[in-house]
Amino acid sequence: MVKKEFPKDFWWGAATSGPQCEGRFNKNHANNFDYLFDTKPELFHDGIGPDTASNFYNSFREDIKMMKEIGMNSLRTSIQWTRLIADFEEATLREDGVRFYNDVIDTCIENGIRPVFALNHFDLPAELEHKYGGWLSKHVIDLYVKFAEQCFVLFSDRVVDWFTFNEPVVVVEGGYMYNFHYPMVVDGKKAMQAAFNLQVASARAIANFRKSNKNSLGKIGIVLNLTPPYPRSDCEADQQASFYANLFKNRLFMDPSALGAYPSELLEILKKDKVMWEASQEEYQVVKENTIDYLGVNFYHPFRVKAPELSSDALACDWFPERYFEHYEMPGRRMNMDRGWEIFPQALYDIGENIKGNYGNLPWFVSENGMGVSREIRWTNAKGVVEDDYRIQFVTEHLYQLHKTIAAGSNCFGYHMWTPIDCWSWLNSYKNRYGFIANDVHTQIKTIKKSGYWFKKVAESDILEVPQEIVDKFMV
Ligand code: BGP
Repeated sequence: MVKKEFPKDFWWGAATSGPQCEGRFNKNHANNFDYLFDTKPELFHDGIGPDTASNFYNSFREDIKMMKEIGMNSLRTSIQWTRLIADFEEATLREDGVRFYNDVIDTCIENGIRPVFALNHFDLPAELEHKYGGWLSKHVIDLYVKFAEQCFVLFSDRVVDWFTFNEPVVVVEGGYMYNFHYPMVVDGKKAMQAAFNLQVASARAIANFRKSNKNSLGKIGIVLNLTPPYPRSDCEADQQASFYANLFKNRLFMDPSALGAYPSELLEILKKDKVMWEASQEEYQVVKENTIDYLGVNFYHPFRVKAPELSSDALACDWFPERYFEHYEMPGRRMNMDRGWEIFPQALYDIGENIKGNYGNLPWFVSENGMGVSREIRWTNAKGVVEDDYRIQFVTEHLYQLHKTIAAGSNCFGYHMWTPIDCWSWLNSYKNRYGFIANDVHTQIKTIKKSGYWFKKVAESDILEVPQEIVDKFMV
């Protein structure tokens, strides 16, 4: 057994989101996923929608106590635009929404848990999609900034940590290219417009934060799902494909968010392929001037890449970035078969090195990482505790790699698991469970899993015990 010590004041915690934990209780607007479920419930795993989720709206006090019990010192969730705001044009407030988020913040603080908030976690009000075209509309950017300002004014006396968006690239991919998020449009040019508008929305919210924030310690960032590309081989075509994959999967949001500018190679491709977004000089200026203070990195899996099989010059074909790279199914990869994602903890080390080397050693934390397992109830022991040793191994391996990059000088200040309590998950609904705490979705009875007790020990001591076989595995 090897012991690895983490820095003092390290954030040990977990992340969820408003739409995935709260339930739709007492909410008079639908977000895009509420609307999708109302109109096409058959798209959701087992036909289960966001109505109850994990009941956080009603049980947040007990839930937060349980989070304290497993050693969490920080929690990220998101403020639902559709819960806080009454009229989107003027960003007038709903009293119950204000009351609810105030109560959540105060309960976190009472329990010694740092409340960390995202302002958007895929959840656009459905009526803004229908009225204005959602993230394709510049007016929706204005409305998002008004909502953000309300959040800063209401809560920044107690909330220090803010994130403008969670995984904006997923909004682009799911909503405008690959059909897994409402509005389920398939149109590469629109996808790129949405990407730019999301970036401007993030930068303008940051600009607003700089004037509305009431907290001298306050900081603001963005949460990006970085999926480092690994080329199939050293051959030039595979290397090139990897470069392009990095442009579209990571640098599309990372460069403007952290450096204030887009990679020139990306802009050239968009122009050449006639999918360039509409943008004004003022918008580029806002992006340039409002970079993030710190970064949240969601990491689940790497992206293996090979050169595309087909020519990028195909005719009469919709535009997708995949004309420049293709996903590569690497033989011998380690998989989480339930979720269908490769397990490659070494990528966390590479992410840390990348941030250190290419982004000025920006402060960052792991804002999501985790292992979704289906039918997890099968691992429940006689005492009713889920024995999720696989999750303990998964987190140990990732923390081991994280420790390595911190030891090499990367400026990482925390680790958040996805997720504290099993929660609802978009089209996958309750298929895969990720929590340190199990949730019986029929009774809403919550029970700490073996990994929750394990996490408590790590969080309270700042010490990770790494079994020798894990150390040996990463030696090769
Ligand atoms: C991230 C999202 C989360 C969560 C997680 C697990 O991309 O930010 O909201 O859903 O993935 O993914 P899934 O539930 O699809 O297995």
